[in-house]
Amino acid sequence: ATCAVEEGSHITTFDGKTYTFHGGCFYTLSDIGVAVMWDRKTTVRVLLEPKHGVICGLCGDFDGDARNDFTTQGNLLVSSAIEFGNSWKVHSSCPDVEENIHPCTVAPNREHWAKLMCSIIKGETFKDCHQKVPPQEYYENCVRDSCACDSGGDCECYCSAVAAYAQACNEAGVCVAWRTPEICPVFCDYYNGPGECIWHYSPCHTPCYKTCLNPEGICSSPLPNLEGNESRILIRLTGTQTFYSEPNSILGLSQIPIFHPSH
Ligand SMILES: [Ca+2]
Repeated sequence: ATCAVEEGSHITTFDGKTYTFHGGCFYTLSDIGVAVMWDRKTTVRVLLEPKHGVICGLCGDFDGDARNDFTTQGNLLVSSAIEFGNSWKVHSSCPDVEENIHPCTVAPNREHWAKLMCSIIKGETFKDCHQKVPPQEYYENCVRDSCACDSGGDCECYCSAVAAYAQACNEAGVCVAWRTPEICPVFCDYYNGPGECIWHYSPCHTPCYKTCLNPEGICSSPLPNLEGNESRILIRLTGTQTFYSEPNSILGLSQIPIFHPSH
C-alpha cells in the first residue's frame, strides 16, 4: 500500500482518501514506514507491506476504511482536513493552518495561464486514462498548484502536478508518454558523453526491474510504477542486458532516500 503526499499538499491515505492540506510545519505522516521515497522536491511516498498493522498520522490508519481516516492525534473523528492536519503537528509551537485559500484568488493574473496549461490533463494526451482515473480532481490540483508557484520554479509546480496524474494513470495500468521537448522535458542527453547514446528516458516500466543494486531484478517489497519528475527513470543498455537507474536517483549519482525503520 502507498500513501502519497504530492506537490507538498495533496495527500492520498493508505485507505484511499484524498484531501488537500497546505501546512507549514512538520507533521506525522505515519508512525511507521517500510520505505519512504522522496523526489527531493515536493512529493513523498510511504510504502507499507499489504498486511501491515494499523498506523496513524496524515496517511490515515490503514484499516481498509477511508471514511475514518480523519482521526486526530487526540483520537477524535473529524470532517475538516484542516482540523485533522493541524492535530498531527510534530511541534505544538508551530502555528495552526487557519484556512485553505485558493491560490488563484490570491494570484488572479496566473489563473488563465494555469487553466490553459493544466488542460493537458483533461485533453487528448491523457484520453486513454480518463476512464481509469477521473481527471477532474487532478486538473483542479494542477490549477491550484500552478497558481501557487509565484516565482522561479513556475514549471516545476505545473510539471509535478501533471506528473501526479501521469503517475496515477501508470498505477492504473495506463502509461502516457506526455513529456515533450516543450512540456516538462527530461534532459537525458545531458548525461550522455560526446557521441554516446547510452541513457534514455522511459515513462513506463514494470514495478520491479533490474538495477545496478538489484541485478537479478527480484523485489521483496513492491515498488509502485514510477514516471516523470519523481523518478527520472533512465535506461542503460549494455549489450544484451538492460539496467535501470535506481528509483528516484539520477543516473545512480545519488541514492534513493529509503529509510528503514529500526523497529
Ligand atoms: Ca481508515
